Amino acid sequence: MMKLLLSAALVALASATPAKRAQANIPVDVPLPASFPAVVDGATPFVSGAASKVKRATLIVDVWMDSDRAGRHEGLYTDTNRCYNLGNGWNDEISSLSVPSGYGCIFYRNNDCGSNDNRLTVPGGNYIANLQSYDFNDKISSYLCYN
Ligand SMILES: [Ca+2]
Repeated sequence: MMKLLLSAALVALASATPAKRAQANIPVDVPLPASFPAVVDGATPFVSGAASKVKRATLIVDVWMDSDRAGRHEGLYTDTNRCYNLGNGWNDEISSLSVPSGYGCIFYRNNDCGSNDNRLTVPGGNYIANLQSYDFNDKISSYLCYN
C-alpha cells in the first residue's frame, strides 16, 4: 500500500514538472576575474590574460561541434560577466566558434571558469575555424564573456 502511494506521488510529481529543454549553457555562481581584457574587435586570440568591468549585457556565442562551422550548431545566449558551464552535449565538444563584435570571451578547459585554469581569450569579432590551432579542440568546459 505504501509503495503504491509512493509511485502515485511520483507520477503526480513528474506530470507537474514541465519537460525541460536541455540547457547548453548553465550559469554558475563563481567568483569573477578581478579584471578583463580590453575589447578590441578583430584582435588576435590569445591563450591567457585577463582589463574593464561594465554593466551586464547579453550576446550570442555561436558554437559548432566540428571545425569550419560544421556539425551541430547552437547560439548560446550569454550574459556578460557570468560564468557558464557547458551542457546539452557541448562539454569537451566545441571545435569552432565565433564571438560577436563588442565583446570578448574567455574559454576554460574545466568547469567554473577557474582563475588558474588554462584558458583561451577570444576578442570580439573573431571566428575560430578550428580550435585545434590553440590546442583547445574538444576541450572547452566553461566560458565567461565581458564587454
Ligand atoms: Ca568537436
